[in-house]
Amino acid sequence: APIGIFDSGVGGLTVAREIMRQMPEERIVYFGDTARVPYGSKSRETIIKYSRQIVRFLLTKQVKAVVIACNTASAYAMDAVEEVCKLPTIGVVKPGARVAAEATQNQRIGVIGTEGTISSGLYPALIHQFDPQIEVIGKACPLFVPLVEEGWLHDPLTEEVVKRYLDSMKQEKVDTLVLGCTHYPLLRSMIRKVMGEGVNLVNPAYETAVGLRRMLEFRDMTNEGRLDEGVDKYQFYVSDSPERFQAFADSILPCTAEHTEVVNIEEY
Ligand code: DGN
Repeated sequence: APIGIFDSGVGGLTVAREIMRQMPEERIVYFGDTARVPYGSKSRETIIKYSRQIVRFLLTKQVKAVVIACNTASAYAMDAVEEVCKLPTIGVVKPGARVAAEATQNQRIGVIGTEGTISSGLYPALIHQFDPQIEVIGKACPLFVPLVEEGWLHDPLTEEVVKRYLDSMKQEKVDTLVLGCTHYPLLRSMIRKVMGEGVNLVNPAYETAVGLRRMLEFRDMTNEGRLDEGVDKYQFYVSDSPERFQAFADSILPCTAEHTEVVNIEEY
């Protein structure tokens, strides 16, 4: 059975990419909610409703586990998703929080993400479960998502924006920074340049793939091997604009997303 992954749109492909790299045997069904993106600025109730619908859709694809690849949806809808599906479920926030808590030496961690993720307070809450003494400094960086989706990963203007948002982080002397939004790993080299070599950059997409592999191994649920004839190993579904999705997917994935299908997600 495949792993179900969902996100508000294209960003969760950074999580899918890590899962493809770390678990090349696994099948994946990916859903990107391109009609209703962005999630970052919506309310908890709305994100919960959307997430439930998506999980119901994924269940029709017989997934064996659910990965909430979106930080905002992980922050708001983790419990709601577990209620709907009863399958092993992993969100991106917890794995990133744990690794950050382990990595910091000076007990000062920065977290960047959407407005929703930062105002949910979930990253600090989880980091404090590991160590209540750690100081967590959050900062919403809402302009990063559109810059990444525009493909301006190495543009001087993007560098200016990164500097503007992260200046306060530098002053806070954090030694660890969580890239708490699906799109931010794609700005990694720019963020690295602005923050300097000494800062640990935590990529929740990578840590989530590590956590997923452990979870599936522990339950003896790793892929049983052969693909059925005529089944795509990686299936992509969106709620709107498949061409735009495909172009983005093809730019970051090791495979093509040419068979991306549109789903009327409101029906679920
Ligand atoms: N996928 C969202 C997140 O990780 O928070 C970012 C995109 C969005 O919905 N704004």
